[in-house]
Amino acid sequence: MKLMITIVTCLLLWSLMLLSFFIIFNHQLHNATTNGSSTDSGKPRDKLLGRLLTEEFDEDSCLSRYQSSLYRKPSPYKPSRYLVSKLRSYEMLHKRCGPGTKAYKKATESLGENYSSKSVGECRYIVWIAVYGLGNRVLTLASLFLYALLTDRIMLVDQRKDINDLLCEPFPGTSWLLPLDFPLTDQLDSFDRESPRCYGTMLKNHAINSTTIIHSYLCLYIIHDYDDHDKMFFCEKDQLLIRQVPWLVFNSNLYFIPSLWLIPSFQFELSKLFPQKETVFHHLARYLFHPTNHVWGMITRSYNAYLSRADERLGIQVRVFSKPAGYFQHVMDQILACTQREKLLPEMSVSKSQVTNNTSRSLKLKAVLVTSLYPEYSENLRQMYWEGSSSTGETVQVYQPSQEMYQQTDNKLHDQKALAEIYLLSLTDHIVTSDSSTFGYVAQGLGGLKPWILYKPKNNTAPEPPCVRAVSMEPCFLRAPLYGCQAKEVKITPFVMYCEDRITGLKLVDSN
Ligand SMILES: Nc1nc2c(ncn2[C@@H]2O[C@H](COP(=O)(O)OP(=O)(O)OP(=O)(O)O)[C@@H](O)[C@H]2O)c(=O)[nH]1
Ligand SMILES: [Mg+2]
Repeated sequence: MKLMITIVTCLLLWSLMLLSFFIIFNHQLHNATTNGSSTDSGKPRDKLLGRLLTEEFDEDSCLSRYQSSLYRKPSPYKPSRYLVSKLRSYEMLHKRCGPGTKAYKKATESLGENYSSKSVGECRYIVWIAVYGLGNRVLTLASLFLYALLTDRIMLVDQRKDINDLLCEPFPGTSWLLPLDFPLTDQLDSFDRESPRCYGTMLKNHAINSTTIIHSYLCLYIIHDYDDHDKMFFCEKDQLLIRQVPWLVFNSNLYFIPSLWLIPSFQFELSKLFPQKETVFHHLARYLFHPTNHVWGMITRSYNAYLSRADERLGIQVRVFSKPAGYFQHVMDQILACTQREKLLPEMSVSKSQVTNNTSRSLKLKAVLVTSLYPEYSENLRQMYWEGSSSTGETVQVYQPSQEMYQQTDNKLHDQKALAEIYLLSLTDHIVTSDSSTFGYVAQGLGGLKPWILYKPKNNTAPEPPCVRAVSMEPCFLRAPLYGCQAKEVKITPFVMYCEDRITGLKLVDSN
């Protein structure tokens, strides 16, 4: 009898232990997947990215915001405390001045006929216009936002195209969308090179007094074909003038942050915000750009199906700028030469036996994500690693999410696919990009990756060497003002360099 009681008690205790173990395990699993408080490695998951992000948002409205850390490795680059506090102050300013506030109403009234500097109120604004491809748009949003941080303005974005279907609101408790009834909406598309309301044209026409500007708004034309007058935007004394204008409307397709660093009055603040200079876009992009739930669905489905199980992920972005564009054998040769020479992809095995002896399932799996408008580049790679075995025994799996064939900017689903692919590229371990492509710049910056850049082919032949490793992950300011007021700074500043893929472009680099 005694023995029976002991056995029953032991069994009871044992099942109690099992039950509590099960409850604890389940709880932890739940935490890991929903709150995201821990990761596979057991380290707590940093869903706010070093406090770059605020906790204020509702998670469901934009899943990517707090879930990105489930898909990305933690960044080795941490935002400075000063940047974090600046972002929180910006968020407060945006709440105070954003659409729907008294301050916004007052400021828009100043756009009417009777403008006087007294009627403006406490808030000043920057308006972003959606022009050119998605890569350019993302880069100009980051540039304008940093300019807004530096000049205590708030940034509002043109929502007439599809930005709202691509990106979530980045600032809590307010909106970054420029209301459709904004008084200048009908004029936004007229702010081109010749517009009398753009700063460069005004300078050309001597329509500006050297000490005051008595306008309520001004447009800044910073597009690749801008002229020397437009480039005066980057001069210290012009900044003093521009500062007085309550509304600035930017028509830009360039990543102009490197030249903001060369404006003396901004440099000190910038170095406090970004002690590591090549992390500017990396942090700004992770703060600002959160794909909408629809795009996030595309990203996570691709990731889970094709990338998550791999031991290593390689991204290859193939942008063909020649006319006509499409599939070219020399570009294919160049991709293979670069990836194999740089040991990003294994060479093909020369042995007769095409079957590896290794029967274990522990063979390394390498996932290759190819993004291109054309299907042939990834298809050739896929076939190559299927028809023959790799010299290292690795299994190479090739995946290309979309094949859009031609650029269809402002077609919602096309742009959503483009954003999904940029984001997926940023989730890889190594990345190969095409020269001068803003699409690739965004991916490398978001991912914190120094890309291998495929040089531009000349005379329909693969260049030699085929590619170069970038010195920094920063995007290139493809048409930087090199000869005006910043000519000397360009030469002597150690933390800017001419871009690897554009000798007349400038990019930020950590000088050591
Ligand atoms: N889905 C997808 N779209 C692409 C791809 N390459 C180009 N596109 C489309 O073409 C556009 C190219 O514009 P950007 O994003 O600015 O890229 P870019 O390489 O700088 O090209 P340009 O601006 O024309 O010099 C993209 O936004 C997409 O709409 C690709 O690999 N995948
Ligand atoms: Mg572009």
